[in-house]
Amino acid sequence: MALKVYVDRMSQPSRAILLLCKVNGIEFEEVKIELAKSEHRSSEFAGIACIHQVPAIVHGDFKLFESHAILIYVASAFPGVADHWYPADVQKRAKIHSVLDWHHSNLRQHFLLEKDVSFRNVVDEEDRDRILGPHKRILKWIENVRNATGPYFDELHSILLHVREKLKERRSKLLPNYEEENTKHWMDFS
Ligand SMILES: N[C@@H](CCC(=O)N[C@@H](CS)C(=O)NCC(=O)O)C(=O)O
Repeated sequence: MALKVYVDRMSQPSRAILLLCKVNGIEFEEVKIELAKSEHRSSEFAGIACIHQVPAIVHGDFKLFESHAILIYVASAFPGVADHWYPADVQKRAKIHSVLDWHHSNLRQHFLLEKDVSFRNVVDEEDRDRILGPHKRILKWIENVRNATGPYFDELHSILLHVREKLKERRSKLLPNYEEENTKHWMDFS
């Protein structure tokens, strides 16, 4: 039964689904829903995810949205997924649910506009240092995920490197002397 994954790689929960599938060698079709083009607002996509948000999946007749529900479904429905991703042991499993709930209600919530931690981590060095710098455990957690997911983490985040260049370009157009000014400030305080 073919698995279709509806995602925008700019979206953190979308990348989480792609990462789980890729790391576990699950065959799937990636269907791109470009948020920037409002493709998630189409009536066609509403038939898959009535909340008009990515990610979503279709597996045969079964449709599902909400990334954590999708992660659990994928880890349970595909036999090749190693136990540590979603352990059979109920207590280990409960710990996973606890972290998933914490992720939604704390990490994504409290970073507000900066809610996509992995986005900030990759896109803007200054933002990363300002926002994530004091949170050593979060930085360590990102690094652990990166190490545990082999080359796929970097592959899926490469889209953000492109955004980083675009943002730099836009910033230097808005503030032509930005780099110079920045250096001046640095020198003033040194
Ligand atoms: N709780 C949802 C959040 C999904 C979500 O926030 N998706 C965003 C992209 S990261 C989206 O599709 N936003 C479009 C919109 O809300 O209009 C999940 O974990 O799947």
